[in-house]
Amino acid sequence: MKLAGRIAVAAPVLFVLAVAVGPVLAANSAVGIVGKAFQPATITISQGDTVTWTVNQAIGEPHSVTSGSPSTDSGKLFDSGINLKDNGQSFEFTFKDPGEYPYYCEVHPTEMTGKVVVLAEGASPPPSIEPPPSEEHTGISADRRLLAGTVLVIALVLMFAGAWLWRRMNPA
Ligand SMILES: [Cu+2]
Repeated sequence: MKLAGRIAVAAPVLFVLAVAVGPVLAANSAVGIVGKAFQPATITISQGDTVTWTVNQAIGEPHSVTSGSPSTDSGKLFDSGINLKDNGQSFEFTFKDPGEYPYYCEVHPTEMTGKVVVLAEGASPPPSIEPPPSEEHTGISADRRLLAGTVLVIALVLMFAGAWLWRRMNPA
């Protein structure tokens, strides 16, 4: 009984922790093989993250995900082999070190190229993703001010109503 109770309490806590911490520790990023293209062609991840390439739009021809370029370090870091042909077939690789990693498809080397940018742990992604909010200089959001105003009005109404009732029940 006691143990079951503890598990009942611990399970949701552990679940929340796992959901919150898991993505921080390691993330999985997806690149689609769509026709004769890697989408997105450039992907930015964090050190230790895994990239999964998946055929999303098969064209009846096989592909590979091969690191480097045909002339430089071909397949030195990773190489799926020419195995990615049908929708759903995939290849994954975990990037342990920061850096920029170009890759290509051995079957379509001129059309299919991509790049994985791996940021060092703790580094933040390029600032182009989302501009910082500019309307928060007061520190109090419009929603908060509206809420505070509503609470104030309700408090005043209750105060006056209470005073009026008090007078009716206790005539001088
Ligand atoms: Cu290809």
